[in-house]
Amino acid sequence: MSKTAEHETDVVIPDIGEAEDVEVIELCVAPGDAVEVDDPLIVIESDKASMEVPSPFAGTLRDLKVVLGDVVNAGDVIAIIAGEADGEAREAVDPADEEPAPSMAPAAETAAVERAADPAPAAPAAPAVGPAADRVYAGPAVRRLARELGADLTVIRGSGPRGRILKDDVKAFVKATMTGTGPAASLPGVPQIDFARFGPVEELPLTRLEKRGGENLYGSWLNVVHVTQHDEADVTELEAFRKSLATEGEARGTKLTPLPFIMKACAENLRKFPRLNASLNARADGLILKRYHHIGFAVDTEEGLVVPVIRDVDRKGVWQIADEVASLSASARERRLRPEDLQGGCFTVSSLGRVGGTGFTPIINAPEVGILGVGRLVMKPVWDGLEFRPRAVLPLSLSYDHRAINGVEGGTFMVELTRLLGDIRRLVM
Ligand code: CAO
Repeated sequence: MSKTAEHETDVVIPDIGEAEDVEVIELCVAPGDAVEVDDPLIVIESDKASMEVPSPFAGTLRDLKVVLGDVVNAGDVIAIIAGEADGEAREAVDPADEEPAPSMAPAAETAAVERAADPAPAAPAAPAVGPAADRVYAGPAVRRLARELGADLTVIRGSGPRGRILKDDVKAFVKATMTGTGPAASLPGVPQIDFARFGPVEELPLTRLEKRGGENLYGSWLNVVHVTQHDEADVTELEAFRKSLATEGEARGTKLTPLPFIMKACAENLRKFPRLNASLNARADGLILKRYHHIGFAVDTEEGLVVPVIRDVDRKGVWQIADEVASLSASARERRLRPEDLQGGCFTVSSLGRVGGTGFTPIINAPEVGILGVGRLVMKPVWDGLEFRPRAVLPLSLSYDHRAINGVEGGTFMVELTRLLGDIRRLVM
């Protein structure tokens, strides 16, 4: 860096390895701000990693020479700081004993180096678990803090712009670990492979919804003790009844698929099995039983999966449930759902009935403790004790959180549910 008059000093982009033409993605300071040594000034990002450019000395920011979206290279002037004495200034890159030189090496590599340098045992994961070993977005100060505290950045979800990990995220992670509210252990990463070495590839970015959904699924997968119980319901009579309502449905403008019946049966069954209409408390040492029966249902949209919630399903008739399924799924596909449409669910139904399949293992929509997967109903020969008869059989898969529900309870829930669907007159009993 070069010195100007009145102790004003240019701050330049430090050596960033082989990276070139990196983008300015965040401005951390504004002219007039007082800055300390190492305070982040801007954040830059290459196609492989992001990094903060820290202030090399304390002073007052006179001018910021870049704006968001600017492309910079090593040596470019990004700011002017009216600094303290010359001796206060130091290279933008901290000495190795404090911080590894900022480098635009691939994030996974950087993380690996960091882990190798860190003698502390792997820290438990935070409640919000980030994409392991994917891209670590964190500046040097945050990396140093994480190393000091023994926190594994690859499992911390960043709350900063573009998912960048902030100091507060690291502190929240450590706090969750200390208070025992985080999951048990950090996870090994997945190998990072350059698939282009083996043939042509194309990277498809995930939608915001897919990323958010993925995080929720990942959190559930890591935190919940999943067991899936499969069964089949004989829905021959239900199907006959449903089809008998087709003309009435047309007149009402309501399409009656099996789903509203299944949701209604689930709501009735949840009243009988209150432990499945519950959530574990934050310390996982108590069950919060819900005295309402709101049921979510998975809707496949172009942007990804969403789970709108129908309230008080136990108190609604099948026509009304069908109307709400239709209107909420239309809203979901037109991206018109309100936040409250997605909240308050006690249990979820995920139907792949129109797609096919004889069973799958649905992932629980945590903190709920149960989810019902619905397969495609088929006609099958079923032995009635005297002969085989053609029956309409609906495959069902119940995943439940084994911490809250024991196997007998989960199994009994399914037996009762298949009984209800086998004879829907029981729904009014
Ligand atoms: N077996 C056989 N046929 C079925 C069926 C089943 N279990 N469930 C529905 N069908 C039939 C319907 O009767 C309808 O037939 P017609 O067109 O002849 O009337 C057809 O399949 C299409 O139904 P639908 O999908 O429009 O309606 P739905 O009420 O069953 O489901 C909705 C609505 C919004 C849940 C659905 O459209 C959807 O998005 N499903 C995907 C959910 C999903 O992605 N789950 C996986 C999540 S990962 O865990």
